[in-house]
Amino acid sequence: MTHPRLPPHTPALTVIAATLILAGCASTGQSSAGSTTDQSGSGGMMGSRDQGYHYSTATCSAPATLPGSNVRVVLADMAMTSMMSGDAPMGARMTLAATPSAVHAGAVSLVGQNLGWRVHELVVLPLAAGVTAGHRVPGADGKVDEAGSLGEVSASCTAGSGHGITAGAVGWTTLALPPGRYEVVCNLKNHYADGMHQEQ
Ligand SMILES: [Cu+2]
Repeated sequence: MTHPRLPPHTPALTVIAATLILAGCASTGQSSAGSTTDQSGSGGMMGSRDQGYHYSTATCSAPATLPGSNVRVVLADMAMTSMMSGDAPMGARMTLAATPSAVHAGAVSLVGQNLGWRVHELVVLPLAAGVTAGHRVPGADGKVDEAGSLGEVSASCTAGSGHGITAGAVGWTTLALPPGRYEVVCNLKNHYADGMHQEQ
């Protein structure tokens, strides 16, 4: 397959009657959302696909049914080996793709699937009118301010928050989102700057 081009700007996830903007780990855009859905299970052995992304084999899955609108967020990176840490240098290639990009306000279940080799997470932050995803400026610690966070997915193979979604694992949570725009981000060190954010 050809090079999935990084879109010039992050796609928006519009919550009908409410806009949900998800920002997290590097955003490569919707083109990867489709391709990453097909995880041939080749993970593990440096199976480079799609511009260098290689995918971990899934180690668990989310419940078959979750409340409200469901948003699937695929996280990936180009780490050269499986890393138990989420630490990443500036400039590392990462991606975060959420589908669909628009859901109805109310109960929204986010399922974060980490197909990368690094640890990742999802944090839902409010996005003010007129502001685009990716505008936040990380601090000296390589993370953005999580003020106003509506919730996060940062546990492996279970719901809610924890110590991060490990390679191949899935985490999920259900939030009550008012109409509005939100940014889904991965806020591990440098991951936001490396592109893990998307307006949802
Ligand atoms: Cu990340």
